Amino acid sequence: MVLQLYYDLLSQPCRAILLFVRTLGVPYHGKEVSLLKGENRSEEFSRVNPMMQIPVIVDDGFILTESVAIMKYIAARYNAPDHWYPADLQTQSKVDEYLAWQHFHTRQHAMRVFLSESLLPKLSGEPARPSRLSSALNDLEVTLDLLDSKFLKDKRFLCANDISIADLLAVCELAQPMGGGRDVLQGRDRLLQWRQRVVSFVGEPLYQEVHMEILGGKQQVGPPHQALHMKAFAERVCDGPM
Ligand SMILES: N[C@@H](CCC(=O)N[C@@H](CS)C(=O)NCC(=O)O)C(=O)O
Repeated sequence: MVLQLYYDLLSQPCRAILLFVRTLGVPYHGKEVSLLKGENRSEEFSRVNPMMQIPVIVDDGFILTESVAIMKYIAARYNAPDHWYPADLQTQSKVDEYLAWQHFHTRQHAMRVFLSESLLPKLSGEPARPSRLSSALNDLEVTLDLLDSKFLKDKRFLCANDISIADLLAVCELAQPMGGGRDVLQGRDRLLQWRQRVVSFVGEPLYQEVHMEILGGKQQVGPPHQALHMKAFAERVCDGPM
């Protein structure tokens, strides 16, 4: 049976995994789980992942959650070219360094910008709270400074001169604020050029296809009872540690 991927295009790590499997040409069967419709809270899905989160893959009965673990599994399972998750200890450790850091930096702060500026106002029917947004933007600026000066530096990609799974995860996280029309890389030439290199590598049409929902800012919010958990998730992310 082909690899099954539970995903929603609204989810950054799901998009990174989709970019990865599509770039590698891995056959897969996508199973959409709409976060805004609360489908991740269904009994059926909770049997796949009791944490009720996406992404999840199922490979012939083997269930795996957590995007970083999934990316590494796919790289090994499908013999991805070495640069995606390099065998060389020090290069691999630089990828791991970014993967460990990104959860509470790139992911956390870019997501807070998107949620506080765009999704939470849609879900709550209340205007964006300026204090939430400015705190998220300030934290994201520090993260982007580090992304540029500590990770990218003068290399072509974040962890080496070749693309790795770290670049896919980072690009997808940084696309999230585009859901509110904000390109957080504007004015940061080195990071803009890096993003373009990543997009060119996977191919512009694939990047656009996977990001069509977020780039269009077209998150359709359904009836309040469906999005209740998503609203709670967004508030948790914006107001405190996850
Ligand atoms: N650490 C997990 C995070 C997964 C996660 O936060 N998924 C979000 C979508 S990006 C989700 O399913 N949220 C719904 C919820 O928590 O109710 C990973 O990297 O895969």
